[in-house]
Parts: sequence; structure tokens; C-alpha cells
Amino acid sequence: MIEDLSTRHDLVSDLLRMPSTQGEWIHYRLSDEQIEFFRKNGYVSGIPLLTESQVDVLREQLAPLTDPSHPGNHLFHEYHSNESSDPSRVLFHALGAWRIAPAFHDILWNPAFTVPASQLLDGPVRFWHDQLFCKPSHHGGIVAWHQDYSYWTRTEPMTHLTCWIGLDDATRDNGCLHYIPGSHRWNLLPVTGLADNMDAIQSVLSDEQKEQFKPVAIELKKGEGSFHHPLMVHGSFENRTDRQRRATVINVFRDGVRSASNDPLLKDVPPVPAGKKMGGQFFPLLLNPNAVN
Ligand SMILES: O=C(O)CCC(=O)C(=O)O
Repeated sequence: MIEDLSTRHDLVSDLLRMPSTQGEWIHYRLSDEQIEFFRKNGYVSGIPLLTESQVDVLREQLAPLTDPSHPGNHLFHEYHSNESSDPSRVLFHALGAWRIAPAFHDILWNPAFTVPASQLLDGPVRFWHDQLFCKPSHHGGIVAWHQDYSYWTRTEPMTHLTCWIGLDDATRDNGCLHYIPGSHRWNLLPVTGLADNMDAIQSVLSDEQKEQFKPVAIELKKGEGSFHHPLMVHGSFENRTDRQRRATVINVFRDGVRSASNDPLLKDVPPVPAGKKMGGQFFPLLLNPNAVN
């Protein structure tokens, strides 16, 4: 019987060492320039989040999770061996790895992630959910242009943040993330699909937005990450190289975000009544910056 690690809100492995002095916490802070860049463009990238050996551990624990017969598979909130409807373009996408694999559990508390997140959110960081996005070599599929908050209106206010973390070097050729700088100031766009038609979003853009649609490739080394705003339009192209492109994503919000729905917010998670503050077993507080700085 596999343990559901969502009951544990402390480290369960030796993947990380938490800072023990104020100086060690400060070491992880983004510079004023990086924060300014995020406010202006809606993202900040190239942030070192994991060491090479931490990436190795995550990769080792990821491999068995991609087998749908894994004994912890029922703990995933969502699981798509291929989210694309085209079997020749594969996008593995799953939510909930932190409940199953110790390293994916512990990286939520990684100070290299939580400290910048608290700066960008300007407050305490609470967990929303995690995601795995993996593209195999040769026939890796796309992630169509979208805004994350289009999928998250069941939680409000919109003080959310996404962190994308590479488990392989991500390049234009193997399907790295792309952003549309400045799109975090656009309106909330409707859901137009995640894994089939890259350009479906074009049908809901204004002429002005189409003009501003200038993608920037976010090439990253493995272990580096990129933070983006919940309205940032982003997507990624196919992987046609002979290298896989694996990534894990951590989605958080500022503590105080409330449920906006009486339905379960994630599969198999007890509902949080509309209007009630998010918290409890599935939505732990990851960092209260006032408690450590
Ligand atoms: O990994 C990708 O290509 C897409 C990731 C994504 O959509 C996200 O980080 O919100």
C-alpha cells in the first residue's frame, strides 16, 4: 500500500537541506532587477532551482510514474499518457506527483523556489497543484498557447504563480516553453484546448493582441526554472530531436486565495466551500516569509 504523501507537510527525503540562517534564506532572493523584469514582462527565467544530483533523483522517480500501472497511479488528480488526440505527437501530462514520489513532494518546499515565489506573490506561498509535462524524443507533442488562469477561475482572487522547472536542457528544438511578453496585461481568455491545435488561441484574440503576439523562446538548462504570471500566454512546440524534454511545474497562490466553487477543486479532493480560504491536506502553506526573514 503506497503512502499518500499529501498528509506530510514536512520533508520526507534527503533531497533538500533547508536554510538554517537568515543569510542562507537571503541567498535565494531574486534581485530587484529580476522582480522588475517580471512585473514588466510577466515572467522571469533562468533561475537556478535544482542541482544536477537533485535533477537525477527527480528523473529516477519520474520514470516509474509514467507507467499507468504504478501502484500510486490512483493518487494522480489527472493523468494523461498522451493528452494529444494524435498518437504520433505525445504529451504526457499529470497532476499530483507530489502525493506519490518523495522527491516531487519535497521540491515544493525547495527554498530556491519558495523564496522567489514569495517575492513575486508579495506574501506567503500556498500550494495549488503540481504538473508533469513530458515530451518523448522524435514524436513529442505541443502544448497549445494558453493562460493558466483560464483553467483556474474556481479559485480567487487571481494571485497565482507558475514555476516551470526543466528536468532536461530545454531548447527551441526539443520543445521549450515560449512566452508572449506583456500578455499578462491582457484580459482573461477562454480555454481553447491544450494539446492539439497550437494556434487555436488566435480565434479569441483582438487585432491588437494579434499584433503584440511576439513569442520568445525560454531556453533553459536542466535544473533551471522560469516563473510566470497567471495571465501570461505561453505554449511549446513539438519535440523532434532525439532527446526527451521533461519538466515539472509547481502552481501556487498567495495565502488567502479562496475557493470559488462548491465542487471538488481537484479530482478526489474534498470540496472547499465557495468563499472559504484554501488550505488543509491538499493545499499546504509552503513558505511564510515573515517567519524566516
Ligand atoms: O511544459 C510545457 O511545455 C508547458 C507548461 C505549461 O503549460 C505551464 O507551465 O503552465
